[in-house]
Amino acid sequence: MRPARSGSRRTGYRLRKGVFVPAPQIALRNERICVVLPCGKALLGFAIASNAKDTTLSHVSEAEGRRFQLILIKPSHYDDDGYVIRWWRAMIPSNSLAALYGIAADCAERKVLGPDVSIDITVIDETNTRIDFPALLRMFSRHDNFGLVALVGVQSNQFPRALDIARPFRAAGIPVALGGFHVSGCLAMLDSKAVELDACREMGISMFAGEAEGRLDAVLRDAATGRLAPIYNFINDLPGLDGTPVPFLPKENVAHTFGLSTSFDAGRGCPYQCSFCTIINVQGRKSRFRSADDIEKLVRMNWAQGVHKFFITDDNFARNKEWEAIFDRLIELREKDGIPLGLMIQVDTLCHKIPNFIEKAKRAGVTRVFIGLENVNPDNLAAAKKHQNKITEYRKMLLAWKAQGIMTLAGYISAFRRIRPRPSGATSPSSNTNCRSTSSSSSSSRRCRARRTIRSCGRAASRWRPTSTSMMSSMCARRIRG
Ligand code: B12
Ligand code: SF4
Repeated sequence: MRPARSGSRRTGYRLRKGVFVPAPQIALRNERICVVLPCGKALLGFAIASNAKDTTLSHVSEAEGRRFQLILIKPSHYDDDGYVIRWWRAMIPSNSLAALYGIAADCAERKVLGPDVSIDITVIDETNTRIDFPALLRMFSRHDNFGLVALVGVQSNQFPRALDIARPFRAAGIPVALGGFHVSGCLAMLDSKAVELDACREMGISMFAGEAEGRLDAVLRDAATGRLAPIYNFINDLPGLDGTPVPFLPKENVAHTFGLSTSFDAGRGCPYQCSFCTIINVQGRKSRFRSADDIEKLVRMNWAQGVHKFFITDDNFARNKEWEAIFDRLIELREKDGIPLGLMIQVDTLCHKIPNFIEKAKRAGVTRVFIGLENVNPDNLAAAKKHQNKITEYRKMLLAWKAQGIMTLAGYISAFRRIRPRPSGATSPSSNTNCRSTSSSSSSSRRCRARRTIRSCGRAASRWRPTSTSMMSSMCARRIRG
């Protein structure tokens, strides 16, 4: 069942066959609950009556003096007919939003805009909350447009919607900045004009690539003085996470999630080299992690507002170098302090070989685990450079989780090209993808990897290549061909 229409006013873009075309603006009437598994691997939804709330203000300063209005918006995306998809309850809350809120609240506390200037923060996750544009514009107007609209964690499928959200604010002269995987991925793997990034330049939207820890102060100061740069590029300068502000969302935002669960990233970076993966090109292959102290802090902050269920968004928590210290601390919080933790994590298919990993996961409160099986054909796995996936280990690994009573959710890529015997003299899949196996981080080799990834998901590509599930890769392929 699709969301009901409320009109067909044409505004902005939507994505059709990989090309941005004008899209009708919509207001949603029916919303859906969904189960979306991360890493672009699975999606399931069903219809339910509308109950989405309007915008709420999350952090308001009582202080006198100028008040900078910071609006953090996580855009949703358009469906094939150009309607914004919004759910009654999101299944998994946005960690990008939680991360930005944590950093912004820290900026507010440190008064980074000067001792007389307060920062009010409004958090909106459009996947479960309607954006009340007139109310937000009125709020800005009451403050002489002193503030910033931050479009947070914008993924490629959300980019057209993000531009449309920016439009009325830019028309009113309000500064807008946009960050997340679309900008970061394009700048890491392609060139700075890739995939409609010029639309940001034309509309005067400031782009942010890389991670915001330690960098938001400068963006807020520039916005406050009307000097936002067209682009902030920290893609080659990944920050350490230890001691940085922890991801956090106030309960009124978490309440829009099914089962009152929230999320945090205990670390970033993955050592593997799967050919279809955007993540390693943006967040790198080195494990960067939060300390056990930081994790305890965020658990206690959430427990103080009655939230105790978490999705740990690390793409591969088994390769977070601090996993054991973090599990040990969570076990302590659960067993000694009685916090009834419920956790979901993502791991790889060799995690059962790490001594104590699964046992400690159970004691720490893990109830669900997401694993990218991807395929059961070893040739397909080899062609995708997913060498860590050994199908002979799948059964052992799944049974190890089952023995602890932990539910496994598996991602499976269904569109791999069929592997055929190679005619003599033809190039082998592995030699075709050699470039991607390099661990070099130079931009030219990354671009080379990106181009190969793009080719790998194009229809004209060699029949030995896998089809990528990466949203950005497939978008790029279509744009470049088109
Ligand atoms: C958890 C997760 C989800 C969760 C929550 C989403 C979220 N963003 O929190 C859920 C399950 C909802 C989800 C859904 C999807 N996801 Co997802 N998800 C992830 C995952 C594993 C972690 C996200 C995260 O927390 N990252 C850490 C945060 C802190 O990083 P960040 O978002 O980049 O934000 C930092 C910077 O970018 C910057 N920043 C971000 N915004 C802004 C804004 C401003 C103004 C500034 C200054 C800075 C700034 O500061 C932040 C802190 O450093 C990522 C992979 C990854 N490692 O990131 C995939 C990932 C983002 N997802 C991806 C995809 C494809 C999807 C889906 C489309 C899957 C699908 N087929 O349905 C859906 C889209 C849902 C939708 N509504 O449209 C892709 C996106 C690729 C792309 N090119 O955009 C990723 C990269 C995985 C992949 N396969 O490559 N996802
Ligand atoms: S296991 Fe592969 S797909 Fe998953 S984050 Fe690591 S490199 Fe990317």
